[in-house]
Amino acid sequence: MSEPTIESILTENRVFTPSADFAQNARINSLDKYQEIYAKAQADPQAFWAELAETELDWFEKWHTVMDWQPPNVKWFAGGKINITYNCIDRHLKTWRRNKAALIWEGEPGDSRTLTYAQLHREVCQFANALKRLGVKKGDVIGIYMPMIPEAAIAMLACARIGAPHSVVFGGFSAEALRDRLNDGSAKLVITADGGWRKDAIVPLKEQVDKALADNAAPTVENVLVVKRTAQNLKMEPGRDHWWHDLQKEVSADCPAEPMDSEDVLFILYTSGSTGKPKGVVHTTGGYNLYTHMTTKWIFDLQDNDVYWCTADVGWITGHSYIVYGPLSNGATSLMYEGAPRPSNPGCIWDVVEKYGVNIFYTAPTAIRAFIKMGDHLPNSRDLSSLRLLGTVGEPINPEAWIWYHRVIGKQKCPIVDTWWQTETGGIMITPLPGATPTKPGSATLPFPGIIADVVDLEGNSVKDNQGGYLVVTHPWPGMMRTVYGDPDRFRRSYWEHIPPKDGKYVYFAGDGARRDQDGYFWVMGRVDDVINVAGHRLGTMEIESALVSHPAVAEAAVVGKPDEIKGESVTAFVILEGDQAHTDTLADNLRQHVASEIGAIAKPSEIRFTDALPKTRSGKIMRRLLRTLAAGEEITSDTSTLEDRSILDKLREGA
Ligand code: 6R9
Repeated sequence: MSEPTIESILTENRVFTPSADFAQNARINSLDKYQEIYAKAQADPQAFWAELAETELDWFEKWHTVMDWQPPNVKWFAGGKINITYNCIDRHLKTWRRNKAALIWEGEPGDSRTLTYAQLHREVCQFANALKRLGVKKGDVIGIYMPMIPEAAIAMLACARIGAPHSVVFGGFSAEALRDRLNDGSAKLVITADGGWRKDAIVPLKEQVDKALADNAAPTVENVLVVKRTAQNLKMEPGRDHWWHDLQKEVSADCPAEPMDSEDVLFILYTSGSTGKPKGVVHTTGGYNLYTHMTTKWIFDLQDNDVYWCTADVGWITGHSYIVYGPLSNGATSLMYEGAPRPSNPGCIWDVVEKYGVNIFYTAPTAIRAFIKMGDHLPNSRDLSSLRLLGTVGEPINPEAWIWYHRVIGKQKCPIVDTWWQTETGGIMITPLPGATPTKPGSATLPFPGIIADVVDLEGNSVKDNQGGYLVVTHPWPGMMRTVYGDPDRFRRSYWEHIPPKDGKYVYFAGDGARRDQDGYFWVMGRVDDVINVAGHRLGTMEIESALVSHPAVAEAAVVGKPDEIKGESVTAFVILEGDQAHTDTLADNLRQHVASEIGAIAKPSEIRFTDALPKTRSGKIMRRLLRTLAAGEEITSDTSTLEDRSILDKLREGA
């Protein structure tokens, strides 16, 4: 960790109480009710979760042990047999929901599709049978590299139905990043599409898969299943590549859900950490099903007729938990949108809200800041009156953006749920309940029932109210990650050792700084490790640095985040070149392109600063703290006594 002290400068005193209108129909409709449930869960978390597992989910066989906690390893509902797709689909077929829209999909070019629960069932079963026909067995890891089309969700559900853990790789990642993830998980098959639409252009996904697999570079992958979306010409490799629409004609629509052990792996999802390559975060079945189900139900307060829209991509945890599993387990109507605001239609988001009468809208602060910049006339010229609840996720929201969201999108009547959580936590951890919790702009407010969180110092002692510290969770919860795929040691090191256990009591270290105010509200301040958050996407500085030094012109690189009005943070790279090459704009551009092709466009440095030396400690550690200050264009006032050579700072300043 690079930042020993955490300061919070944000003070925000406005309080917004849930309207009587909203609270009237809400499941949890007063702060008292929340506190009552919270206290009950805190007194006996196991009994709390067990009761919900019993009443809210369908199990093929009941568990014998609610929680088995051998720090840092946990099992929830051990001995229980369950299949998350049974809970997400089959059980609704016996009710009036059979013909309710499960997924509403809008493509960027304006095409659209609706799948009822009965139709979704049919497609998932067929897809699962197609996977089986290609030799996929329970336990095989399947890579999914898809655009935002219904088949992305169908593919995930098909994997879960037959017990093949999925490993979804965001479609914006490069062929190299895809290959690394396929290899790390020893994926047996990749599901992709010919392409997807993004800002009026085709993203050629299958082409990237071909690159990732070229020269047998991902040797475990035997087959590629391709969904037709954009219909450009493709090279299909005989024996390896198969069209989904061809296989679909040959397989039956009958595929019973495989009974899975509660602790069988449901999926792996890669995320950036402070060191080394991305971590494969492992989630298992029963606990994740329960946790995403309950958080969706209470936080989004879904009513039977709601149209719910989460704007995330299924390539991120938010898409997994709050486009696919949580909403479907609740029998909701979940909207998927392929597109993004673009010059040909900057108001497309509000078109979709109007077209489908969206009631619940969940997006990221970076998107909100971009909406603000594009102008109020875009939302103001659409009918947004269907909206009744708004949410945000991905990074701290600045109070100005919160207030704009409340005023311009929510017309001052929609509660806002600012939800703090992570890939690792599986589901939302700190959040308002919209009919119960008074909100303060910029605060994620209070922990979800069953979640016991604290703000501590590096010794694990709770800090005083309003003092900065490290955000930790002190009791296991059903949705938590189980391990880092193939690297249990890294799991222990990354999450359970920064704060040493006291009296044998382990705490989960989230990697975020936070403070708690006098009302117990949490204010999350951002990462305390070498992770940067660019437009809500987590990037490790190490990953970008190793991409840069893999370029032949680069000798050394140090990457830091720089505050950015829209994206929250942007990437600044300090680069030392090999030999005495000229510091040209062309080379800087080449390096930016190189990072895009190594990782993906989201990781592209917005600024490259050439330098002859980097500020280092005497033991040779790069002092990123100083580089961050320089990148932000601020004066260095903090301690520089550990710096080996002070003249470097002056040179870096001159070069700015
Ligand atoms: C769900 C997701 C996790 C990191 C997390 C934190 C930041 C997410 C936040 C928030 C402040 C919120 N973060 N939600 N910070 N307020 N409401 O985003 O997962 O991609 O793993 O990122 O995002 O820094 O540690 P993930």
